[in-house]
Amino acid sequence: MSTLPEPDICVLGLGYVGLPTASLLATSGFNVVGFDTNPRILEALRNGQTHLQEAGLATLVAAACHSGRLTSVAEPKAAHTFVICVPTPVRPDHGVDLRMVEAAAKALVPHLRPGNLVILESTSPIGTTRNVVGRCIREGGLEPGRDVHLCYCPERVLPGNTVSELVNNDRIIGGFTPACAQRAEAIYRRFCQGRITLTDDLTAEMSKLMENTYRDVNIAVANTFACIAERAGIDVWEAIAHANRHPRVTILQPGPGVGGHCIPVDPWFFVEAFPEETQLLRAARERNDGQAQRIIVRLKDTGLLSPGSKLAVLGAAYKADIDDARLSPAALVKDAAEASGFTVSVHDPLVRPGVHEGLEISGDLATCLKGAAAAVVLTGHTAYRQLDPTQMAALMPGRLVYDARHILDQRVFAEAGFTVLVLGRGRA
Ligand code: SAJ
Repeated sequence: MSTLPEPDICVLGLGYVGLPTASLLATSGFNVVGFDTNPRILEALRNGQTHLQEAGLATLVAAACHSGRLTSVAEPKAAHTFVICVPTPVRPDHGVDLRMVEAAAKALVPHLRPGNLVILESTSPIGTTRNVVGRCIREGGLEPGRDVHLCYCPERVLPGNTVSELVNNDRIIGGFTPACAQRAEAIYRRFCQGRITLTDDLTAEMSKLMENTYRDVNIAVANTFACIAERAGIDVWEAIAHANRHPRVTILQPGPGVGGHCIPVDPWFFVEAFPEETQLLRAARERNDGQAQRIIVRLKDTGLLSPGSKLAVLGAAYKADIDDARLSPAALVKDAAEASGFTVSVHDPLVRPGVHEGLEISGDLATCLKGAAAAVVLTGHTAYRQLDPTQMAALMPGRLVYDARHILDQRVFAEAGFTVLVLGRGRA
């Protein structure tokens, strides 16, 4: 195979990972074309704009487009390197849906030539790079590792801090052969300031799944401790602070569940493929998804709610200070509340108002609180830390508030006449 050819990269999928990656590749000197099946994303990019709210992304995309090195295309184009950054969701039965990976691979194959490099970045079950992307390449008449290079290079970025983490995080590159990995390293080296370690594609796929599964299980541990503390009349937040003084203990934060497009999804890839070995992982998933129901039970147990009571759910973003409502715990809380006969109104200060994954989200806090018997704070947004109980009391006939993130000043709310429930705090 030839040495590194002229830089010329086609990125397939311009979402949370693909767009910043394409932009960084362009600003580091490559000529990049970006392809997406969503015409709105392509249109925004043609105008040098982004559809995503991410620190530093608007400036980065504008710089990449104005440099003339990032352009959007309605069809994949011949390039020396193809980078696949498409979603890998789970179906309602928790089985993985790899149709978008397969579609992207099939879309690039007609443009693939000997000597090219194909990189999969999407979080995927073990074997996807060689068995799904590799199969599509073979069906196109080329052999991975011999005619074209093939790699798995998982993204590791934290939504909300994507651009900085793309540049600064360490990176794993898994090659179908060692030469494949070395070829991809030369690309990432251009913008990644973290340490780059090379391995094979299967190990890289497993490492990525392990990272997010590890976090899910550890959050489940924190949520289990919160349940125990509530039953035992203990404040879990204080107990965690004490335990974390141990030099080898870092207990995570309990909360209303685990949202986002990664952590609640990725453990299922292990569970689907290895059902016998993954009882612990499944239990952790169920523990985290069960938080919503536990919140509603605790609210009901106060005796302050009646059938038809309105709950004001504050926070649709899956975590603090981002605008992303994908797989939000708010959806599970809403379902649990409605199953108990309550009505629900959902507010978020950052998520674009409208219907997201069946969840109707409003940006108007007063309308959400008006007539509510209880307010349930699910997201630790900075804006919610300043909630004023006096103003809330003027809108709400009820005086009940549930704090799932431990961010409210309990004393101030109590002085305003509220009964305050804090997730994981068993003491009044
Ligand atoms: N959460 C808790 N308690 C905690 C930490 C998080 O309840 O102590 C909840 C959050 O509220 C949120 C969910 O977990 O609902 C996930 O948030 P997160 O900040 O842990 O992670 P994500 O989904 O935003 O990003 C993760 C990251 N993975 C790890 O930290 C191992 C990121 O580095 C990955 O790149 C990303 O998934 C991904 O794309 O896979």
